[in-house]
Amino acid sequence: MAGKRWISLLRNVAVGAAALASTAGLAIPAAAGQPPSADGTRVVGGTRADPGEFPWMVRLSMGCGGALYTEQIVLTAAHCVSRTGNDTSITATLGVVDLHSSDAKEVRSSSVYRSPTYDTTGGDWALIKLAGPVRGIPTLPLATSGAGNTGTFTIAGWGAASEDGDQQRYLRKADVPFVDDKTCQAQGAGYGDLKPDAELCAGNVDDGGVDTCQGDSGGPLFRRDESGKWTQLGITSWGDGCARAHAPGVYTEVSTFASDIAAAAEKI
Ligand code: 4AZ
Repeated sequence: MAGKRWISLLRNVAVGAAALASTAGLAIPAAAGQPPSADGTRVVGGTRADPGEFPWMVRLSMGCGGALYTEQIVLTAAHCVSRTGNDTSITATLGVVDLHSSDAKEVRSSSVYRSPTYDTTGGDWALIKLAGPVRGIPTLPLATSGAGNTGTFTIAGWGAASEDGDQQRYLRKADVPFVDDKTCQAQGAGYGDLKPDAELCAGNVDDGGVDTCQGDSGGPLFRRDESGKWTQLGITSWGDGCARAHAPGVYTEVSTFASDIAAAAEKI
């Protein structure tokens, strides 16, 4: 518990700094370069995504990630938003890996739906309805069964490339292995509070080195299914720091909430 609260604090600092930087019109520092450094501290331990590689990736102005779920709805984390209701304060940036690109589509939010179970039984997901539909950008479908909750996943985001590091200008990506609930729960810090049906873990338990980090929250954990279609299996939620050994990333278990998300999308 204490561990998890500490992480939330870190996140809020990062989100606050990102929001401040964007309102002040300050540049978000660019990634220093390719390839990732040898010490593996660079999305932590990842590389830059290619333009168009993950077209449904969304950057949100409060300093979170998201994925385009329908042409007018972004799926993100409940902890990235404050409440359900009308909300025109969020700007979504879509269609680019470079947040400074003149090709970026910037669309305002019109309303938010925050998972009603997040504060009790878990379910760190939320929907952001955009002011209008975005045309020509593919959406990312959700896993509706738990069959894919195993193997290797891809993570992506504009969050810090090292713990407490700067938010990134260019989208970064990495692959992380699934960690089973029992192993994840045994990692100390806040991991004993893991909600096995609502959350799934991923990362290198023994060595760390590859992970999501502050500012990646709300973004997707995904892979191609058997037919080659990209599918979302998780939403970046929390962890004890970033890329530490014995501290895997924790993701909302999308298959558990896929029908709730679909129902909410109908009425938002
Ligand atoms: C965050 O604060 C955050 N290492 C996201 C992911 C992880 C930790 C923190 C997992 O957005």
